[in-house]
Amino acid sequence: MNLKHDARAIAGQFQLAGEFLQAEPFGSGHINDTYRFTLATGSARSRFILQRLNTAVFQNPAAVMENIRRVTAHLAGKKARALTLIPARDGKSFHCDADGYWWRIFPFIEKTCAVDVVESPAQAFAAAQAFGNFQKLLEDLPAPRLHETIPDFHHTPKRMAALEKTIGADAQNRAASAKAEIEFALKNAAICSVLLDANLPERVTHNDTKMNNVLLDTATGEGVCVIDLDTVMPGLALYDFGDMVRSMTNPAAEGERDLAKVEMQFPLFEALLRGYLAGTGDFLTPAKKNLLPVSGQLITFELGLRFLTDFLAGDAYFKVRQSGENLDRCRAQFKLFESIRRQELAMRKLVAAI
Ligand code: ADP
Ligand code: GN1
Ligand code: MG
Repeated sequence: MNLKHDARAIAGQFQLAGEFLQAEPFGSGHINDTYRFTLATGSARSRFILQRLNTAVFQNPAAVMENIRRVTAHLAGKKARALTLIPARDGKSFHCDADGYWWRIFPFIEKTCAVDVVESPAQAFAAAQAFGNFQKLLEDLPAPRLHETIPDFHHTPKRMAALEKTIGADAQNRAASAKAEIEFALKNAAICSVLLDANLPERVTHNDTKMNNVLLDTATGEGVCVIDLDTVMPGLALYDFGDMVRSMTNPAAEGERDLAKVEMQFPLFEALLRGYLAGTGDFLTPAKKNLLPVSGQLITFELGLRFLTDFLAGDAYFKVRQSGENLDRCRAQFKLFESIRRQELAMRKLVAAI
């Protein structure tokens, strides 16, 4: 296969033994370039994930890698299943190539799969339990504070300001084709500060808790390992919960064009809520009870804003296969936001009963 990058040469920069057999693009992440490659030692085969960090998105790659090193070491110290960084030949946790790109390698975690679209309540439970447990295990991460790898990542009012600026510039002449979505965004702006206003405690959070960022056991369906650690940093636990509501309660694809299929399914919400609580081993404080139902709305709206902004800016941030994809993704998020909002009362009742 003709790959965009020379995976064999890059893998050669890491402390790995064996004959390089082949590599292929892997997964469906929107940010990094991910490959899976195989090494042979005699008749044994071992597989690895090779990733090029997107340095347009993560502008301080050293900070990202330092966070990942600390977080994976902490998890391993607690005997939790975690990503492992393969050291480069010079002992660092990454290799910086001649073009200035940052690469890292993790062992491929076998007998697991990452699911793009949730398929059952049991899956929502398992994924949410893994993310909840991840938060719990990182509660006592020793100082210093982790780096903010993307400053203001979930600062929704700033996301709204960025959208407004992009609409004003309309550099790609796309605003006219997104008139309804722009109006929708502006009309619902009041939700943006709902978590920031609540004075919640800072925690170590994942910040990208979507379904395909947790590996599930292919045989049992249980959560095995939380992955995609680039955005692990100080944050609010409710953003993580909200992003699970967004990605684990909707049985349609993130960019589904048939909006009739995009709905929050209540049994999936209930399963994820129970899974999250089982994972954190936590009880719900009154503040959390109050805000859990709205957190899903907020993060879904925020991601809708981000997709819309990127569509208007010419698809500079999220990977797309065709030019309208970010607008499709935005429409699906806004539809899901409305569906979650419509079910707020039922969510409140369930949360109160738990
Ligand atoms: P992105 O930031 O682009 O989303 P991810 O780190 O999430 O990149 O990786 C993309 C995909 O690669 C994941 O959704 C998952 O399918 C797969 N993946 C990543 N790391 C591993 C691993 N160590 N073992 C197995 N699969 C992995
Ligand atoms: C990106 O990297 P990936 O594909 O797991 C994005 C998230 C979005 C998500 C939407 C660093 O996640 O914030 O919620 O797409 N990651 C970054 O699918 O922006
Ligand atoms: Mg990912």
